[in-house]
Amino acid sequence: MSAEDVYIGIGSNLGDSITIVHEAIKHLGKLSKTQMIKSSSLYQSGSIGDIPQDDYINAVAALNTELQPIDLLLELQAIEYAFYRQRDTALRWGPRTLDLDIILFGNRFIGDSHLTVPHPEMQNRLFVLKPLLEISGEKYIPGLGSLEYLIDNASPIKLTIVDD
Ligand code: A4P
Ligand code: MG
Repeated sequence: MSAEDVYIGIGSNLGDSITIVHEAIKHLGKLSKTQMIKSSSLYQSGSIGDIPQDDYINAVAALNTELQPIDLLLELQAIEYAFYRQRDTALRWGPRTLDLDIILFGNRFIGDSHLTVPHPEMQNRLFVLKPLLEISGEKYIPGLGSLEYLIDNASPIKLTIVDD
């Protein structure tokens, strides 16, 4: 099985989020059958969604992996748990120590009970689109259009690069 380029969205808004995102990037670089290609700057933005909560720190990492999508998802969840993420099903979009989402997996469309790729919210989230542009350059997103188009059409939010 040949390796594919994948993009992982990283988010944190509980605890020392800047350190957590840096540490998460290190963990991603150590995944089996996987190499880190590049990671973006860290970006800070206000939380989207209805639950009032602290600002998020977000980043995107590009990996090249021979893992199958479901195996990658399980590895990502193991990293999330390593950061003591508390899952609260009553609080969708609530605060979290670490959230790792598969944004893109090669040019694949995946839609099963465990995984939807491209990530179904990516086009609405500048905190995903901007770091993705930073590390991938202009790019066509399967089924959605060019990154430039998506960035122009996403709801504006205040997004600042974290100096670290
Ligand atoms: N799942 C399906 N598709 C995927 C995918 N592409 N990547 C499933 C990862 N997981 C995927 O995940 C629930 C289930 O989604 C998983 O078991 C997996 O099988 P979860 O991480 O427990 O759920 P969640 O993250 O609480 O829900 P959701 O809807 O994914 O929340 P989001 O989208 O992560 O949103 N504001 C700012 N500024 N920055 C943020 O990062 N994040 C959120 C959370 C809200 N507001 C934010 C931010
Ligand atoms: Mg998630």
